[in-house]
Amino acid sequence: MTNDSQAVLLIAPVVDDLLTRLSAAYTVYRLYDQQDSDDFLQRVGDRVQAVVTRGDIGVTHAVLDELPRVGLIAIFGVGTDAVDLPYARSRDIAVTITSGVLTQGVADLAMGLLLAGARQLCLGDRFVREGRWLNSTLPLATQVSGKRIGILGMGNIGQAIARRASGFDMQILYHDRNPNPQLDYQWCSSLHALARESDFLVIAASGSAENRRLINANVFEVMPAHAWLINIARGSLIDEAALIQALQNKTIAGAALDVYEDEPNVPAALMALDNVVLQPHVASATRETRQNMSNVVFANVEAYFSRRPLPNQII
Ligand code: 8YV
Repeated sequence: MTNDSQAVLLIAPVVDDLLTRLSAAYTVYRLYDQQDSDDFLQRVGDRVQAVVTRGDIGVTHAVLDELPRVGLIAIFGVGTDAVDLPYARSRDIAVTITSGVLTQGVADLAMGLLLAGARQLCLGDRFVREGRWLNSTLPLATQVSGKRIGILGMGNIGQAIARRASGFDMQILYHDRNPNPQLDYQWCSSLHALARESDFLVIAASGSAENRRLINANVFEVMPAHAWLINIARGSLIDEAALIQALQNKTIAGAALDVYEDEPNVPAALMALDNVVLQPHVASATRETRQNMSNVVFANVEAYFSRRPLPNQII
């Protein structure tokens, strides 16, 4: 039975399972369905106690300012870059993420992108479909096994990528603020040192404000010309214009990307390049991971309304 006094605001569409379960238990307001969201918030804003949003979308200040009673922001994802955490803290709004459950799926896609780029899987697929195999040969690809992988950001996802890479007999290097004494991989004291030594540079760092455009022309210049860049983190970490130049000028060999600066807009210049593999922000988009994410979000909303400790609270 729905509880009229317990209202949840959905900022963006979520998986059907979560929408169904939330709607069965609470009053659910869908901001994304409204023609005039300002008018809608003025009408229902003071009833909302919990916000559910996606990692890539977050929730704006302007929306939070229309929600005087909100006490929870439950993020369907692990990225917190689109939520102003200090502001949430100042208003005593708890924030939860879907910690733990998307690590494996995201790491799987990182390896998939790395392999797809180096072994030119998308090119090969087009080559066969377009009938070009009948009268030409595909250029040789790049070997993955035994190469050096440099991981920027050695959190849970970075470590899951490293474990997979070790199955490919890769030499593992990483850069993070501090070396992790529990890890038997080579720590590089700077991003530049990592970039210089890596055949594959994989971005698994957070999309925080200080990491904005961390991967820029200076980094591309020190990367080996045969190196590939892989990004499963956030588009904001890469200076996309500089990346396009580096790819066009062959300063680096290629890029395999799941995330972009201005999603879902992908620059035409990137799409025009053969040494690029593109995915539409799908690292966590498997049925299994999304089901687990749905369970985690629901558990946190349920705990909040039942005044129990929030299982995945970050602030
Ligand atoms: C999701 C994400 O694609 O976890 C994150 O921060 O960006 C992704 O897992 C997104 O939150 C769901 O739409």
